[in-house]
Amino acid sequence: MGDGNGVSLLSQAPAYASECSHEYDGVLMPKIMPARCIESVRNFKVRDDDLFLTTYPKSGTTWVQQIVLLIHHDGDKSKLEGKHIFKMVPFIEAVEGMNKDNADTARMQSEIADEMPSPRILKTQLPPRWLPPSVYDGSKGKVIYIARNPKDMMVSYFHFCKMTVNLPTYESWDVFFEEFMADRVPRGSWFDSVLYWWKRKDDPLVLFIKFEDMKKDLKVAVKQISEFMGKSFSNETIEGIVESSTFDAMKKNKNSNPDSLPQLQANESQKKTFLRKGVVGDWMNFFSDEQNARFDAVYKEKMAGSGLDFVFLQE
Ligand code: PPS
Repeated sequence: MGDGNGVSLLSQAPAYASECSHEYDGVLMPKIMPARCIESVRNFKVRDDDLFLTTYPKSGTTWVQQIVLLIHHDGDKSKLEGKHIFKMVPFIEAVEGMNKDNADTARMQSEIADEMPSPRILKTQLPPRWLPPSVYDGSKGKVIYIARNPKDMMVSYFHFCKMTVNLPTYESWDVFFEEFMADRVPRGSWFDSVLYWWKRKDDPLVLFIKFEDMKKDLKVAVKQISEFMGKSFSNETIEGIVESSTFDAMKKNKNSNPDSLPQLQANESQKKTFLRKGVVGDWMNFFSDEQNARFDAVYKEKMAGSGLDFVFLQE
């Protein structure tokens, strides 16, 4: 539990966190991802040709979801019309509809995935140790892992928490920062997630990509993802996929902009902006010098010897 001393995370988190969260195996989780769903993922029947999009939250999941779906349909945009991309890719640890008020009874998205024809594209943001054993040990299923520099991820997460009723609305950036540093924000440790997948970066079933590299050269990223998915396209097709996957294109498209989804009809007072800024370096507008120094010290310690580094400012 929580701090390892038998004190629950929820009792230490701000009181409002309990309205939308529960605690599972030492991690705060949103109620829309109840224990029965988390456990169904452990027992999920993985198929050889499954492709898992895996991230820590706010690291580019939706972006890669759009790209992967376009690649899956050989760049044919018309195949993505009429249905939101969130409905084409089951979020296997969540309930259907992502409504916390009926999360105890709603259908599990892992059940929807069970009924899908192959090849399946699936999404998960679970801590690696909770994944189906064959995905965790690398024996079955391909994985695309998207990593984002943690400072921008935190700022994005803070805003997203304000936007959806499915996450605690932290009253200020400073409160969110402290909760994050204490490992008390929903979904567990960013370091555990990134470092686990980084260790597996050379596994032929794993593609590890960084948000900042996608920002720098989206065309290279699209080619890399296509190759990983076993597809080879003309330059024209690649450029078409890039064009439909830019921040502006995704924001304009109601089928890729998540703001239209009911689960994001959140706090009425908050303007909906899932596709908020999509940039590298926005953390500079939020981290105080003191917070930055504290974060850097933890980052240095936890990342030491990993060989993994991030770009924190747009090059
Ligand atoms: S979630 O809720 O965990 O699934 O969020 P996720 O999709 O992982 O991350 C959301 C952030 O990714 C940004 N995003 C993009 N940036 C650049 N280009 C494109 N096309 C794009 N699509 C999504 C999105 O804006 C969120 O980041 P912030 O910093 O909040 O803008």
